[in-house]
Order: sequence, then structure tokens, then C-alpha cells
Amino acid sequence: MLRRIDASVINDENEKLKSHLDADYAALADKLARDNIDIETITAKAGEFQVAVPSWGTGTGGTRFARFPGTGEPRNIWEKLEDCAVINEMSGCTDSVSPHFPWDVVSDFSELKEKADAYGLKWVSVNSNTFQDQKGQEYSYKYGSLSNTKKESRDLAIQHNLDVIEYGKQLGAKSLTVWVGDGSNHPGQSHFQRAFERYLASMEEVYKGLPDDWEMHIEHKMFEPAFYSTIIQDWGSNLLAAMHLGPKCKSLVDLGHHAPNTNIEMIVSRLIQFKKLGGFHFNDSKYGDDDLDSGSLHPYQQFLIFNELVDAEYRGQEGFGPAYMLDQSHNVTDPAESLINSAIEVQRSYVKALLVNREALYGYQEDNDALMASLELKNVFNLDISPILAMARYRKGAPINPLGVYRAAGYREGMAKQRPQDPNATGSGIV
Ligand code: PSV
Ligand code: MN
Repeated sequence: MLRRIDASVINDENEKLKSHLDADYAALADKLARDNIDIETITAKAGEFQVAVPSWGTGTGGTRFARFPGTGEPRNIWEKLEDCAVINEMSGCTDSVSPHFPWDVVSDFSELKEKADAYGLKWVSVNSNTFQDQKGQEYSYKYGSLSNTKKESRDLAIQHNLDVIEYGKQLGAKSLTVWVGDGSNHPGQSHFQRAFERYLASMEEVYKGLPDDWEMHIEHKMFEPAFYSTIIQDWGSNLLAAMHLGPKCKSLVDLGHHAPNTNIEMIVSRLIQFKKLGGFHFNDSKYGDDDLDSGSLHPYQQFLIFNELVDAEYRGQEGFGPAYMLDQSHNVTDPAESLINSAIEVQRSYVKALLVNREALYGYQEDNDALMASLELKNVFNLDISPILAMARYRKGAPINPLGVYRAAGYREGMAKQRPQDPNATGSGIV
């Protein structure tokens, strides 16, 4: 398999840390054994866990005010793919990439697929973009795309989504994620019901273009760029649309797209119950859609979400199998470093949720023993399960200390020489 960072760099660094890891792992194995948990079963599951990297997350992000590009950042999808390969080599848990179109359009998709295959990367959910006009676009999305009052703009947005499905088919993807910025900025600007009807009618056309084995995932977002109302404002509108459109349509939960303090884990549970949970965009936030690194502010919330997911897995819930993806914007960090770190933090939440004694928890719930129920979760959350994650990586040839190896390899410095900044580039991150 093609590599971006030489395996010898990883092996040399791993050699230095292996004896410490063995000791920490053995101590944790003993501790878990006291609760009748076999660490090897958990480590094997940790090794299977994967979360996809968003192609757009490999570039430096920005805000409405400015973007401060980093050196050596990718300038196109080929270079984004290279960085995704590095992120996977370091994290050992990101073997797929979620592309965004038209940002990632190429003339030869089979070549792009071959390149990804060579790195051992798969393509997952393809994203459409009707939240900005492209150069020379005939009909604008200024007043919305799939819900625009003008048929010409709606038709353009429908056709774009159908094109994205075609790109995805060539890459081997199996789902389309649709997020639109449609909405209004003034009370009265938009007729809520008519706008939603137009959106649904447009989405029906997109739905018709889905291959039989594909899903369509709708992403809700409370605000931005529309600040008064958005067409798919919350999980309620999302679920209504998904139910209206049919069984191949499900809801996608982006953690940053809710009001502060929203009980996201409960939303997740509801969507699971009605077989409508399509996937996730993991990130963290303090105020709104901040797109901060996953688990950097609210690791307990992320764990509670995984508690619902693992619970569904444990119960063998029908129709369960959400797609896990990151969706972050990195304004001040090296994007690859943030994505490596976030992927591992998401994996950490998953592994901790595996340690919950489900039968004990159900018992506390039946007995209305609120404190013991909450401690069943909290005690697991308080455990440091890092040795399991490090061992899972080590066993697949990934680093015990991913960021240490990434820096020791001098990857970004090397890219700074190979990828001089293009003054005319529109920017590879979210702006
Ligand atoms: C919108 O804020 C979003 O979360 C959607 O997933 C977009 O596709 C992505 O960010 C990039 O702008
Ligand atoms: Mn998102």
C-alpha cells in the first residue's frame, strides 16, 4: 500500500514507547477484568472503529472575517487525499473520505478512485453544495436553492445534486448528504409552508435519482447563513422531510447545528427508534456552529451520544448503521493534527460506551435508581482508556503517539516546500 509517512518513522517511535504501553495496558486489563470485561474484546472493537474525514476539513478554515491559510495546505482534491492518507496512517481509524462538490470535481473520477485505493482509502457520503454560487452560474442561490421561489434556481440545485450522485457512483460512495443554506433573514420574508413545500418537491426529484442501494442524508442546521429561519431548522423538520421522502432518506446529525444545551443524545435515540438515523458530522461547539475539534469542549456529551449508539448496537436495533464523519473547521491548528486528534477522541467515546454494563444500567432504570444509573455512565466516562486506543493502533502498524510521529516526520514542513501557495486559490477550507 502507498504510504505518505515511512513506516520506519512509526516503528522507531513505537519502539521507544512500547514497554510503557505494555505496562499501562496490563494495568488496565487487570482493572477491567475485575468487572468481568475482557480487554482484548474491547481492543479488537476499537481497532474496527472508523470515522470518515471531510475533504474540506484538510484545509485551514475561516470565519466571516478572515482566513489565515497555513503553509503546505492542500490546494486541490489530490492533495487533500494525500493529507487524508496521512491522517489515516496516524490515527488508524479514518479509512474513508467524504468529498464535497463542486469543490472536489475532477475530470477523471476513476483516476481519483485509483489514487484513493492505492492509499487504502474509501469514498463515503458525497456532499452537494448549493449554498454558494459558482463562477458564471446562470441562476443564483442568493434567495435559496432547493426551496428558491424561482424554478430556474431550484432546477439548477436539483441537477447539481443529481450530478453529485453520478460523481459518487464513480467513486463507489453509497450516500448523498444534503445540507442547504436556504432560509430567511427577516420575519415575513419567506412563507414557511410554501418554502418547505418547494424544498420537498425538489428533494423528491433528487430522491428519484438515488440508486437502489444508496441513502440520502438530510442535515439540519439552526442558523447561518440564514439567521431568522432555515428550511431544515431542526431535527423535527429534518425528520418530517425524511419521512415524507421515503425509506432511503434519513437524518444526519451535525453536533454543532443545535442550540446550546440541546439534548442531542435524546434526538439520536429518537432517530434510532424510528430507523431514521443516517449519520453524524462530529465536531464540538461553545456558542453555535463553531466547528471546534470533536470532544474538545463537551467530551461527556459525545460519550452520551455513543452510549445511545452502542446501546442500539447491543440491542440489535433494526435498521441501525449510521455513517460516522467529522466536520470541523480548523482556524488556528494544523488541520491534519486536529483531524487525527478528533478521530481518536470520537473513537475514545465509542470505546468507553462499550464498557457500560448495559444489563446493570437497565436494572437501575427499572428500579428508578437514578443515582446508580448515572454513576454507571459516569464511572466509565472517568476511566482513562488510552492504552486500549494506543494498543489498537500499534497492532495495525499505526503510532502509539500519533501527533508525536506526525511532527517527527516533518510532514507539514515537507508539504510547505512541495505546495507553494497559489495567490489566486479560492481556499481549500470552509470560508
Ligand atoms: C454546514 O455548516 C455544514 O455543516 C455542512 O455539512 C456543509 O456541507 C459543511 O458544513 C461545509 O460547509
Ligand atoms: Mn456538517
